[in-house]
Amino acid sequence: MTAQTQPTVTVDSLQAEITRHLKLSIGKDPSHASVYDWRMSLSLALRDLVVEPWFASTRKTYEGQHKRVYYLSMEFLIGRLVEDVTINLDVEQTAIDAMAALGQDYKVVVADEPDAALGNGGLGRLAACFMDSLATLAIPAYGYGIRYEHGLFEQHFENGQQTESAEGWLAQRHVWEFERPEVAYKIHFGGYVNEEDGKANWHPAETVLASAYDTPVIGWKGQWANTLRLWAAKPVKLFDLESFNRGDYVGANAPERLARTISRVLYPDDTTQDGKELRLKQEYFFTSASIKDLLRRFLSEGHQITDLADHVAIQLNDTHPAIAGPELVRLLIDKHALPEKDAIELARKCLAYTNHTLLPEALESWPEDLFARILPRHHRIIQMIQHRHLEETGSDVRIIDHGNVKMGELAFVMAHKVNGVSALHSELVKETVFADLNTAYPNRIINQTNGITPRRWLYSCNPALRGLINDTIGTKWHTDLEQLQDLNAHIDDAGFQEAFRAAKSANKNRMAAWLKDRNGVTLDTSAMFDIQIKRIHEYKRQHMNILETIALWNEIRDNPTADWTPRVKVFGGKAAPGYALAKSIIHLINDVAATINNDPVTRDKLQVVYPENYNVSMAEILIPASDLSEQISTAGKEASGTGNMKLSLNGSPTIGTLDGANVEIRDHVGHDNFFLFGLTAAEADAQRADHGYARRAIEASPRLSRVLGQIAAGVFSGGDRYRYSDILHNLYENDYFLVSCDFDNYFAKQREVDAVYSDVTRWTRMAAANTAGMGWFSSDRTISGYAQDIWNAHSVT
Ligand code: 26Q
Repeated sequence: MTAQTQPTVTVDSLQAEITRHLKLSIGKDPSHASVYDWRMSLSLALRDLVVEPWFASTRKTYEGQHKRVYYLSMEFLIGRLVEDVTINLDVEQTAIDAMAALGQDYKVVVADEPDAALGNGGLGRLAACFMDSLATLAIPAYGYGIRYEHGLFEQHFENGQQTESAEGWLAQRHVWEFERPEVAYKIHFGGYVNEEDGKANWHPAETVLASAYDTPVIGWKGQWANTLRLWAAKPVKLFDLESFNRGDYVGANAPERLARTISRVLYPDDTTQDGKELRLKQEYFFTSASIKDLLRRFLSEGHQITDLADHVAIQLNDTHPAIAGPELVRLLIDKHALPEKDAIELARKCLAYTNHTLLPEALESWPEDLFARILPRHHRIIQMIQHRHLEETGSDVRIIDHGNVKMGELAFVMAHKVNGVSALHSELVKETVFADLNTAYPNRIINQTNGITPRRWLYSCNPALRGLINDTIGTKWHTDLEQLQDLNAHIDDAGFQEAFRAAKSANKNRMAAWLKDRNGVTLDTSAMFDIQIKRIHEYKRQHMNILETIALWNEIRDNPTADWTPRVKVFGGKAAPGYALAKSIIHLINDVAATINNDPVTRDKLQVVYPENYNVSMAEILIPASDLSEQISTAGKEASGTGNMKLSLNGSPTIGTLDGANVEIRDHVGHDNFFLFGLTAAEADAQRADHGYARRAIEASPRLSRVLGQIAAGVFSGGDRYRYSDILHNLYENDYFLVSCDFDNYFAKQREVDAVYSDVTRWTRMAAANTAGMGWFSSDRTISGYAQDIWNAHSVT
């Protein structure tokens, strides 16, 4: 990494800059400034500090002709940026003091920023963590995505049921981005292809403009900065004056409406792909713009097109940008006159693909007729790619199969490396979805276990624990998280333990105060905070958690004077708007919460809370406050998980299955410091083959039968016996995700958790061992792996 000459930032200088921006950029007198005005001024002052390191990084990359990494992702789930920037610039205390000197509370000002929620969940947040690590490691990189006008919907609960409203982060000025009206590409759709003199000509029917917006991404200590370039769709022709002059006022606006729809809204589904035309247009829109942009940059440096792979690595975040393969091949053939074979080989050397799911319903495919209608030239190129793939490998795996264009197969064939996101998942990728392609292309599939940025997910969100770690082992862990291992020498030390508990306690109090302020709910902060936060899915089994909660409630009521370990069960997460069963699960959790929280017998022992609208900023409050992390997906279904890493790193042991990265987390923190239960992936598959397993398992479990009986009797639905018949029917008749089979084990393991938690010393030791063992899960480690094994890219030092 290179040391930049940064002007020292003092409280006085920062204060002066904030005041200057308030006056000259915002146009406000301090006596009339709102929190919003102060936030804008603070952000602009901070943004100024990012610009020099950003220019310097770009210059160095150019001068050293370094290879650049291009991370193509439909989603970047960023969250807030003010604190991120102050922390990376190492001016947190300076900013706090400067705001205080201006009579403002830094925390309040920072909390005014809306989350940039341009993602659904894990995949989008991973992209954001990767951008942080790429900048910290000083690897020249661009993130490419879509500048959605509306990010992920806002979730509300009405009578316990999820409703959605549009999110509007761009309603306020987004100060972190720089608009680049001069960087724009025409993106074409539809029309037809004809051939003249052996050359294909695409005559598109529709064209929109992709217009760039750049956000600098600053790394640790401001040593390096990369760019996140998001594309907004705009009409090529601003206004149809002819129509207007004819008196057709609606028609006059048509070009604008059409174009803007493309970058209007993030699709809120994170598994079921519904094959909607607009989604395909979004994918091609941002992918094509990104490929054209990186080619322009590459050629502007005077290179030969045939040297592309020496200078460019393109990573596809799932199949959403898989059209990058055919698009690059198209440009190489149609615009750069490369022979087909050379074009495919060159594109393949540049491209790599990350798989994030094995769920069949999530694998993207497009009806061939729809695909050919929207992208006729690409349709032909894919046929050509498929032809060569079949010829060269003798494989019978088709990209276009039974009238569908399969994006996983396309991404695989066009990539020189394909990776899964945890050790278990990568093995399953080899054995299941891509078994035949793995035979055709041996060694193409590799593993890169996910990671999380320790800057946001420990340093920034958990100042109490940060302070304790700094005091105990110094500060090297900030950029080398494996240093946390040194904590192991202290975990039996009484003083350290007490301080560790004090930090956790401070975080629980912070969360309780936040919830009180938000919902008026009072939490018992001496109780165990048991937290499950993630998208709502059957495979993640939030319903198993709430069923276990009901069973516990029953047993406390049966025996109220026993020595119960008080718990607060916390849920957070959104359901895809069209996912009926997930919405039913939310309704059930809220109904159960209403019943249990009003029961005077159990009230001081068991509480259920489900704050609305879980997002990155909420995670930053909940995760440091967690005592127990719920990672209870059906084995074989969660590709990796990253929330599991955040919670464990923040001193919250896991109760979980052998799924995704749980397996590796357990190995790193020590098997004694992880509450394991449930079927393995292989056992789960065997179980499913045993017809009628669900009903049998329910009948064999009096505890589970009782709970399901209560739900069926309307105990949690005001006597309505049909409210949850969808969930009940699913559990009895199908239960693909094996809730019935894992339930008793899960319940028993929870009682073991109770016992350990009541032994304060033992629990603290376990929690601290989790923090100490999690260093390997830094996204810096993950990115170093990609750089070495896939990109052949390097830190600029
Ligand atoms: C596809 C087609 C049409 C519409 C939407 C989609 C779509 C959108 C988002 C499909 C999938 C996603 C998101 C998937 C995702 O977040 N997967 C998670 O990725 C994490 C990072 O690797 C893993 O840790 C999680 O295990 C995995 O579930």
